[in-house]
Amino acid sequence: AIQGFIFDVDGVLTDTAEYHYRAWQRLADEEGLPFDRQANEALRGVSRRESLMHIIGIRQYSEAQLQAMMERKNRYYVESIATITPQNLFPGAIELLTELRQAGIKIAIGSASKNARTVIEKLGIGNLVDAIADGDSVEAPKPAPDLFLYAAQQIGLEPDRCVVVEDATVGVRAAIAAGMRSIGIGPITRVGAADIVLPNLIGVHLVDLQAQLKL
Ligand code: B16
Ligand code: MG
Repeated sequence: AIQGFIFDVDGVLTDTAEYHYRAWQRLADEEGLPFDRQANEALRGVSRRESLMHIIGIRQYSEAQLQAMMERKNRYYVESIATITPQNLFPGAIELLTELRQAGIKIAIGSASKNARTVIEKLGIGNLVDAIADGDSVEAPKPAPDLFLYAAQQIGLEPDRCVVVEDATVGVRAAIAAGMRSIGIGPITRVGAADIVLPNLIGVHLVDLQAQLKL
């Protein structure tokens, strides 16, 4: 049976993927770097540094300049998450988390973001979560399996007993690399490699997932 769930944060539990996008767009505009919503697709779930490298393309910057730009983007992002409240949870999220908890399933967070803990607290779901693996937990970013393996370890479970919920292509790849089942939230073009693909978390129930995953 499924013993644990590992939830990505940005784009799965709340719409911070949009805030990340806007912060990068602002930085890119200020730097005169070409960037738009379409280009942002490649950044979904990708770490802060890798995202920046993607945006600057072939332009050359010193390490100090890169650091300064990452800090600036993060400042814009942190400003935008200041107003997050439990109202910002995606529809269906609280229902699913509550159901899983009542069923005795362990719940971990597996987010690439160094701001994940703040977001979880602002969303008011800290009490529903057993462990948080975030951007400070491991070195290798998604699609490496490290973050999800770390999360499973934190809740004391074997990878094959865990289900990852992800909205990013790199996240689904990380789940597969970790030997975990996965639920992709979003379009097939993005998360089609997941075991189950759903548009959102509305009306999602553990029994149905168990049946579909044969776990
Ligand atoms: P930060 P997730 C990821 O979070 C975001 O999807 C991605 O856009 C962001 O660049 C990354 O976290 C790092 O975030 O700059 O706050 O450390 O989707 O894995 O929850
Ligand atoms: Mg995400």
